[in-house]
Amino acid sequence: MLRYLTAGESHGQALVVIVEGLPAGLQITVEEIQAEMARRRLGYGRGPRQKFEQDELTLLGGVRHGRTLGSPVAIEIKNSEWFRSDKWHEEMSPAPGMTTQPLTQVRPGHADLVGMQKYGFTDARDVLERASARETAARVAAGAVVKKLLAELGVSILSHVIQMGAARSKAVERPTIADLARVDESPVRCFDGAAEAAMIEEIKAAAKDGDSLGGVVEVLGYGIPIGLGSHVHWDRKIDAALAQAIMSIQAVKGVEIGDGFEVAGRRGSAAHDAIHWDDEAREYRRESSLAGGTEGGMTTGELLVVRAAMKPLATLNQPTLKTVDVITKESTVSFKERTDVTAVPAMGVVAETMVALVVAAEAQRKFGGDSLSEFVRNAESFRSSLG
Ligand code: EPS
Repeated sequence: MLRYLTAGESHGQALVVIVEGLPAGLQITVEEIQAEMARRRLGYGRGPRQKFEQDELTLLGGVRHGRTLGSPVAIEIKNSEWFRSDKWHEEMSPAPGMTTQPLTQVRPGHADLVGMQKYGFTDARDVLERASARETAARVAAGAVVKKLLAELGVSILSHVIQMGAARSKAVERPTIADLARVDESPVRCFDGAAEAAMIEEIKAAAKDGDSLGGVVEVLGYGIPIGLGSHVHWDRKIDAALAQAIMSIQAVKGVEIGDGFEVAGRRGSAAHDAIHWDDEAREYRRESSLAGGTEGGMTTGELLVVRAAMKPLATLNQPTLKTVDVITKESTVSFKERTDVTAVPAMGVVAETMVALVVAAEAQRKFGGDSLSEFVRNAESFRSSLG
């Protein structure tokens, strides 16, 4: 079973992730993980912290001489802001004490108020430090490792932004792995050149007003093995696992598999992917990808399509959202915390990670194996038994 846990606060010393259940013999380096994490910091509209904070990594366990050992892989990601200055040392100290600057003007749309109620806190920082999307840096580190595992099966997972605020791409062409460098080079991680300019304009206009923007990303999985997940029980359906994984990303409020909500408005005769037999390839193929590569909670081997809708960030550079101070109960506007205008391009990289973690966990469940060669051999054996 492939599983992982993250720990750490946004302005604490470090984030940590432990990934357990990886086979032995998978090649991985700190540089490869670092490269993937750098992708998450991309994107027009992100705040100053992304520019000065590099993700400093240490592989604490589970890897020897560039290969996994089959033991838990532990990765530490230092928050360089902690080491650059002592700004956060007292505020985030684990030693006994109390803050002198509690945050009490809770931000609507954040975990602040309900988290304080649930855990009995009087300082919103006790909630927001962990609720922050900084935590996704640890997930992406884990994702870098499982993407390498998936590459051994010929699987590649990528994402592109299809909507930023009101600007939506109308393009039907989808990027492949060969286009990923081009997508990453786009300041908004958009594959559609025509929509890119409109997206940047949206961000500029929101930034001018001190406002924030949401959007939609599409994650694509190529080369996904047939039969991951299962129809036999609700918690084994891979589309259900994907939905949970995507919804767990900070600020994501909607998820679609394939044409999701759009398909709901069509007639059945125009809503399904026709099947044919490809005599040359000796395999069944679907003629479209409306179902997004899953049927009955199992992957069909066709293109996996998962979309994630992100709400506009709830922290505004020009706070205008009405709230109350939880001490005085007086009306006020939410406190100002440094923030990004949008994190949609970065969210795409996180969504890739979440899809990769689900697909890898299901592939491990189906093909098993303690060493990489055993895992790949089992997958190939299953593949050659089909048709
Ligand atoms: C975040 C606010 C910003 C982002 C941060 C997430 O941080 P700060 O308030 O320190 O400038 O930069 O994201 C990251 C640090 C990251 O690595 O993604 C928030 O409120 O969630």
